[in-house]
Amino acid sequence: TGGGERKTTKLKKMLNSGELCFLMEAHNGLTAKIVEETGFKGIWGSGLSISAQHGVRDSNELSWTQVVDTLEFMAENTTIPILLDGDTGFGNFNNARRLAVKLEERGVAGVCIEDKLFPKTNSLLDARAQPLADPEEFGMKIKAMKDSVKDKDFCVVARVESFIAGWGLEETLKRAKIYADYGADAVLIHSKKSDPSDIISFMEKWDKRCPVVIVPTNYPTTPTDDFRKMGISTVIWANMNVRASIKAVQDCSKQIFEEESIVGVTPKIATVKEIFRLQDDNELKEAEKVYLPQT
Ligand code: SPV
Ligand code: MG
Repeated sequence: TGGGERKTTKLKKMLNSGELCFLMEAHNGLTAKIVEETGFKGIWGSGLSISAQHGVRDSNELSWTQVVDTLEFMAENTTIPILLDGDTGFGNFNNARRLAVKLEERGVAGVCIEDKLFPKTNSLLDARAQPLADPEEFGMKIKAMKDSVKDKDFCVVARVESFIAGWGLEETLKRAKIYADYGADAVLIHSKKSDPSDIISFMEKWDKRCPVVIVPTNYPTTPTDDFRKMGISTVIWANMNVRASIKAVQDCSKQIFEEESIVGVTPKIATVKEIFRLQDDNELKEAEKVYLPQT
């Protein structure tokens, strides 16, 4: 994809490329930048991770403007597209379309909304009731979001939670079709089984009216090539970086606490220079030469 191409267009093309693509989780400006530097072509703005990095639950405890503010830092630090996990859209069609418009203004390429009820709970929480939205109303919510954004490549991904909520293939297919017909750019079929049987059964029956996105957190041993062969569009690696951060911070804090010294951890962590590099401090140094009086 060309450098001048809009992020929305990049995401739209990624979803429709016919090749398996990947979205890597990030949860703030710094992690978003690192994900891009690694080589990923897109970012998943994970609701779970963004909540967790603020120390709150994935139950819509952050206000939607707090989420949008976080996304602004992520977008300004990157040139690759971000798909935000927009949960249920923070209310009905009206709240959801306002979210879409504000995300578009801040340079976010798309948003995924799930067919649950506000306030949602995380799909991977054990034995938690996951009440679903009325599918027609949810489809109309997607249409409202697509109708409201200026850039028609701004992607709205419809996340189908019927497998998560204990419904079967028939309900999932029915919902996915409705959402695609209301204009969803892709459907995300979520499953918390430890094997990919939900996804396999869906892909066997899906008439490919729009691309399919998956989140294999609970079935990580399925070879990625299997997803490719099934015709999956995009795999989301959903929460790996927040988990990496948690472990790294726990280990670092513990070692310094126990050793009452920073000598032991220093070789294992990023240098201060690396922080400055990621913050693009060089740019400021150059700008100061131009915009500050030189004495
Ligand atoms: C997230 O990353 O916030 C997701 C994926 O929604 S999951 O946590 O698997 O539901
Ligand atoms: Mg989420």
